Amino acid sequence: MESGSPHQDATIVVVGSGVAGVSAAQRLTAAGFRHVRVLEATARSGGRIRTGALGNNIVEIGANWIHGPSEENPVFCLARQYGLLDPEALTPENQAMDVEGHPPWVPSFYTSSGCKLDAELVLPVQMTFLEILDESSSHEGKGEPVPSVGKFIRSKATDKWREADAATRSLGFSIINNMLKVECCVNGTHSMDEVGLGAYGLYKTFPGLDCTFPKGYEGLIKNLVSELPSDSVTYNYPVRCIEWNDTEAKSPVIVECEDGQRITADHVIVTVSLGYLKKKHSTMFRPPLPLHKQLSIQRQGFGTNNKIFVEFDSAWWDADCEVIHFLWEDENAMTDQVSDVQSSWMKKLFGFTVLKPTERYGHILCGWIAGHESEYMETLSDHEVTQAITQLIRRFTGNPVLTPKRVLRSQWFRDPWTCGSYSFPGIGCSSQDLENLGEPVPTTGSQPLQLLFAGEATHACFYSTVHGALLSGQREADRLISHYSIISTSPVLSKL
Ligand code: 6YU
Repeated sequence: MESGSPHQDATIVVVGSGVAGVSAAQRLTAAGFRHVRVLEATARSGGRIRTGALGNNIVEIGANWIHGPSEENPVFCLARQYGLLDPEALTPENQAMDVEGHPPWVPSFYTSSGCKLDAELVLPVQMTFLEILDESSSHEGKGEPVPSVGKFIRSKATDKWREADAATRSLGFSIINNMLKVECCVNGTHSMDEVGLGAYGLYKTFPGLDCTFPKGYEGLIKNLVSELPSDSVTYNYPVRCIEWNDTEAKSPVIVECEDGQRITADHVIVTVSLGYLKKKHSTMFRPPLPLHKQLSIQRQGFGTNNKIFVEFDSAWWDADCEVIHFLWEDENAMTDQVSDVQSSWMKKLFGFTVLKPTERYGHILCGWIAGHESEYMETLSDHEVTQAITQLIRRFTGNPVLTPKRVLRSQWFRDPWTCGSYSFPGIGCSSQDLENLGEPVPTTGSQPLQLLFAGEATHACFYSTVHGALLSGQREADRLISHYSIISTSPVLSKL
């Protein structure tokens, strides 16, 4: 874009300094916009990218992996450019591995009666589950036989085990239930019964075996923020309300902050989470958002997935083990929900991933728990969570003296600026809902593009990921860049 064109004077406010907000601001600044201001409610940039510490080790409280680290993935390309990855992640072999969202980790299986199961017994059932899951992705635009992925999986799995003897069926159920709980974590949902079958296939993956940031995911954010002019981001500055116009009258958008300050802008890019929008959209926008957008905010799902890090003095798991599954033997029905959340919330935890390499992390496991059970876990004290997780591990390993050295859990549902973990396609959702979520307001009239929307939940096929959020921020920056390119090349509009 030429210098001296109208875009240089346009005032743009970005609400939220997560990866979507920062990438939008970075793109606009690089294109020559001089008045870009990011308003962030908390004291830090990164949002759901948050690196913490357990003893001397770094641990990821939020996003963990680059999903599909290969050339097409912009997070991988940036991380490589900033020198943030291990050499192994950069190899062509790593980039070429196509795992379609399910990395082939070395598993171990423990049961609620304290036995370690032979993996050979479990793997065929897991394969069947993954085949059904794969089938669940093929209903987009074709009409759904049942509304949810959970119902679809249960009906297919019930057919498969109809003829089986009681013991085989019981083992099959406990494995399927465990896999359903894994998928609740993957999808960030309370139950797979809440994930819409019709839109499930919208999610797309890149090739590449998922990798982590050896010095923490926040390195990505720090590098991006360093490309912004200093003082671009105002911290501890929550936005309360945004006033826009749905009439032809020309007036600026007004961003009202919690401290009562009213900031005027030509455009506002809203990057708050879908969880926050669900809770606050009715008071956050004056006038309210168009009805079709409100309905899509309601329809699209947003749930909770939390981590519980547990550190030990030494490993009780196999040296090559990468994921530990806990199978409950008393589950007679096929379900991913716990009947009495208060007394049995920990039954929802599917198991643990092992932090690797051991030379870097020592002996740390990361437990995964989704749904209302996870939200209940957030209300408990650190001591109560430690007690519960210790009892659980003792029971499944059959070792009554195992004692964790340290425990640390995330609390994403309680976080008032996030209200959960990430989005998933809700029941009845379609690609139209995702389009509606990312649609600017208004689209026509004398003052278009007053409100723009970015954030992971607005991406058509990479929702729930860091790369989806990053691309959505760039998409909205590009929308403004091309808006002003059109103005500056149009002889009539350039005089405005
Ligand atoms: C990924 C992964 N990962 C684990 C866990 C979580 C997430 N994700 P932000 O919320 O970051 O920013 C908004 C900002 O706005 C924020 O700073 C607020 O403070 C601020 N704000 C809010 N209100 C405000 C106000 N009023 N005023 C001012 N500011 C305000 N993604 O790629 N790899 O391993 C994981 C994981 C526990 C919680 C993840 C992962 C999701 C990403 O973290 C997330 O998408 C982005 O960081 C969001 O960035 P943003 O900018 O949009 O919002 C088949 C199929 C299935 C489909 N799913 C499969 C994919 C699996 C996803 N996997 C996730 C897994 C993990 C483990």
